[in-house]
Amino acid sequence: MSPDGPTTASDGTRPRVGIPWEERPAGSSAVLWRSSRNPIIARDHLPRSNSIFNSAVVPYGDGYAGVFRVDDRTRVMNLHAGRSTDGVTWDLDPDPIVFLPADERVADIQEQFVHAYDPRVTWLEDRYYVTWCNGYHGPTIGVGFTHDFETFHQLDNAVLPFNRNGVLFPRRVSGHYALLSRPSDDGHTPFGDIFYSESPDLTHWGRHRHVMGTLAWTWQSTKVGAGPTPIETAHGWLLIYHGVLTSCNGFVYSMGAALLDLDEPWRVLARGRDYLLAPHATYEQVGDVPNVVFPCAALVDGNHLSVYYGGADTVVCLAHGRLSDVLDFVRS
Ligand code: BMA
Repeated sequence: MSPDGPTTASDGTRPRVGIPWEERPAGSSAVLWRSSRNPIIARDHLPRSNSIFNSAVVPYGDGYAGVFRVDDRTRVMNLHAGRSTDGVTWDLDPDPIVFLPADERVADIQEQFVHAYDPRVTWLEDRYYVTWCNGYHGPTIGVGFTHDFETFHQLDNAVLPFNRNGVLFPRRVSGHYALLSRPSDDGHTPFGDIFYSESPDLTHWGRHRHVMGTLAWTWQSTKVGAGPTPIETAHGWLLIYHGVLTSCNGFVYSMGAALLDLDEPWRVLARGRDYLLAPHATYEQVGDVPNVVFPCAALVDGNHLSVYYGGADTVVCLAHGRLSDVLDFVRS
């Protein structure tokens, strides 16, 4: 791993080389289009992996690093670190991340490992924070950090169980660390709204605010949950999220986008009516859980946007779009 740390001094969002990118296919008018190289990580990429999906990528050094959801062949759900020079071809650690407790009280919550899944990675101030769905008497939001994607430290869980899809903002908002999450149950959760919480220290969280809920008779009628780290734009925080509907064959997970107020991010300024990407490709329709598009990370370089998402709870995929088109889509 390069000792250089992040590629930019301040925001960690610009790699030295351009982000993974492909132009919109000829004849397509899609706002977001799939990489021709999808799926970019196969389910059996590691010797013991059953599936690799719902994973988070950031610029790092001369290339990229990430935290990957790997379900192994015992069907234990865990997090693995990975590195890449181009953001498309990945070298993943065969062994899961071992989080060192940031203090002795954190060791209490590590006594029994249950599961770790659906990571997000956020460059915040001086390090990369990882949030994930952590098993502690049910699913809750785990928080950790790393400087080098080799040594990882764990903080206390952010919230009480049951909760999923904890995503940090990439800077303080009005002086506070800020988190989106989705309170849930300990099953497959047939409901779910996005909430905002703030913290002075990344351990104590409060002032919870409702951000947005479901919309009846649409692709997001059952539950919604934050996806990648929110992207700061002149128009507000661009939130890419998953929305779920319940069909006669079960849940269908699609990807959408909304804009949140920069200073009071629990206020929704605009919300795309249509989905940005729904499970239409075979690798999104067929897998361990059919019909899932689940975004967990986004890279931005100028007007280029590349989104990493899980396909059918089985593989890692990539989609591209222009930031300005996505903003127009949300505001139209
Ligand atoms: C959610 C999470 C995700 C998964 C999705 C579809 O509850 O478990 O990891 O992608 O269900 O199965």
